[in-house]
Amino acid sequence: MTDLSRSASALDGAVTSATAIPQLSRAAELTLRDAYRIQALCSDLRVARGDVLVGAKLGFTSKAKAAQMGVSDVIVGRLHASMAYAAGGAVPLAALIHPRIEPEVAFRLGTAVDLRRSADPVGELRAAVDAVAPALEIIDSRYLDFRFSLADVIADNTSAGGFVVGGWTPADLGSNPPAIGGRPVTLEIDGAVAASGNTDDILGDPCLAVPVIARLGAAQRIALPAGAVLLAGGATAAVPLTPGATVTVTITGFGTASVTATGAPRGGR
Ligand code: OOG
Ligand code: MG
Repeated sequence: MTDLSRSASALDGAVTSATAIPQLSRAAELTLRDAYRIQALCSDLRVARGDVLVGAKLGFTSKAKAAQMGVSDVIVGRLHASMAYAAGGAVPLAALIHPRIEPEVAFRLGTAVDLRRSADPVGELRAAVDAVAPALEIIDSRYLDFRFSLADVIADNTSAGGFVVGGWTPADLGSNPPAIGGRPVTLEIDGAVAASGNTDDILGDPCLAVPVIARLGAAQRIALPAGAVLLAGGATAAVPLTPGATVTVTITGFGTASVTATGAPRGGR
């Protein structure tokens, strides 16, 4: 087993046992390149268990998120079918360590885009987007204390733990760009506002998430299927997802998405 596959297996074990591990960068220097290799190996381990890649996400696209975690570079991660939860449904916390939740904007691909082979990743991904929706992301760092370096969090698939997508609004980024920019965003927990921001807090314009995913996803050789979900990044800082909480994202003019946390997390430090 190489060092990279050993690290991937440690992170995968943290996922399957819902038990936090020490940051990889504590044990040895970790380059961003090797961190992305570990992320890809972790994805392979999920796929070997029958999971399916269903999308991609960005991390640290808003100042609020970057400041909360002390990290400033935009990073890309992978979404799998096992992470998808139905809007209005439940997220069982037992499989999670110390989950947090954050409001996001989601884009949907009408056609598959294989970023490993595309001659024009930005053009192809923009052309493939057919809808936009409010979304929630559940993040769950596999590291102790929810603390990490940039390389650590890349290796840990950008803390991806789950996602929930509300109703889709048809959109065409070319001829008929969706008016998703400049919209107030709120995150409510049991009816009380826990965080608020604006869709433009994401890269200055949430639609810019699509070309950024195209570039980072091409570098990481990600193949996106038809129907894939792209998450633009949290518009506000994330908040803890606690037992019994019903969490709702509202993007003014675009709708809402809710989810209820059931059971209790394994806990972490
Ligand atoms: C990393 C995930 C960042 C976002 O939307 O910025 C992210 C973390 O905060 O643990 O998903
Ligand atoms: Mg996020």
